[in-house]
Amino acid sequence: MTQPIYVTQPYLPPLEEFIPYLQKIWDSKILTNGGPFHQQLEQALCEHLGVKHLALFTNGTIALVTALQALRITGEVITTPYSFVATAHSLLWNGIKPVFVDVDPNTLNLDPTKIEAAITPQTTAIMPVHVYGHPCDVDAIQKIADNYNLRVIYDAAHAFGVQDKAGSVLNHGDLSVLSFHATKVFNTFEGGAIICPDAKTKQRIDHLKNFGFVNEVTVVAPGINGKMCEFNAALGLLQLKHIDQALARRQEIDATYREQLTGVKGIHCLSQAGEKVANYAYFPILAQPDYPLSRDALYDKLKQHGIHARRYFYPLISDFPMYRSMPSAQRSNLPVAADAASKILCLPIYPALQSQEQQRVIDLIKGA
Ligand code: T4K
Repeated sequence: MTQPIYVTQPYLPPLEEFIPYLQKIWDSKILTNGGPFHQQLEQALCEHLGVKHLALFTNGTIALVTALQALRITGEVITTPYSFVATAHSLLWNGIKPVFVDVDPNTLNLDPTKIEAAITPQTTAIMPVHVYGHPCDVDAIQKIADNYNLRVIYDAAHAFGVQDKAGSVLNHGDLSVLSFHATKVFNTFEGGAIICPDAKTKQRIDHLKNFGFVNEVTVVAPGINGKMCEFNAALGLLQLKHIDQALARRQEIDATYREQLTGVKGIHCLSQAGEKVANYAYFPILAQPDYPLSRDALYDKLKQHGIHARRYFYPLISDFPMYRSMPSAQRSNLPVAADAASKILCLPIYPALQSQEQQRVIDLIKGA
């Protein structure tokens, strides 16, 4: 029987390469609270990504929640409905009201031309997402933020290693947040990070992720436990050794999809726009009305053949019960996002995907 093909599969280095790391943890008995692997990984990621300061976290969601706390964001935050629920949930967890703004039809990122109309006296920040790792229109967003004195926190969960013309995409805005979840390009099983430009902010973030402790007896804020433990940090160090190889294979898969699906009637491959260096995290296609099947029929057909493509991001965040009564969540406010959510399908892309498996996916799409 053929194995199921999932939308992604975590990259795992050879197990024997992890044993020496485990041995060190067993020998030192330092398991967490900013141990040696934690410090090494923060340093290594700053170098690898080309960023100044990076604070590791248990996962991307706690990092988002903490990023908002670090900048003392309150009131209303403008964000996108076209993302994973964690984006807006991080606002609700801070008692902040998300205000949804529609997305750009080409990139499916927050549309900067629609932001200004959503700003109110309560607006304090913008939280855009680099969806699928494609950079947002960072210059336009920053201009609006500067004009209205707003902070910008990028949900960069998908954007590990992505560079635009200015270098790492993670250097834009006030803070950026990465996810190192198992399904991501770079994974530590669970994990995440906040990227920040200055040492003072990094220090505040470090306090916040450790209950607010600054020393044994002083607590300066109602912080949380967001610390990455030594096991995950060690995994990260090992993954970094293999990341170039993993990305090269992703690039090949991306190129094959583009070559074979471009020109298939009714299938639109989302273009990589704005990246100088891409990470090939996802391969999103839109099933247009002139494709013989609806998106859901194509999704079902692939599933019947053991191919588990995913509808990231359907439903829209704004359609979930905790958001849908908000005025900004109304469909009439979000026509582009609603249209994309009804057509999107993310195809399998991960380093271990075999060429014949990918061909099976392509043939099924072509033969519809
Ligand atoms: N912001 C954005 C924009 C995000 O996309 C995310 C997370 C976050 C914030 C929050 O970051 P974290 O707190 O998660 O660090 C997945 C992930 O759980 C989630 O991390 C991710 N975004 C989201 C887009 O996708 P699911 O529910 O679709 O995952 P799941 O379990 O269905 O996995 C997808 C496929 O991956 C499976 O069909 C098989 C494969 N898989 C998955 C896991 C977990 C494996 O082969 N092994 C595994 O261990 O949410």
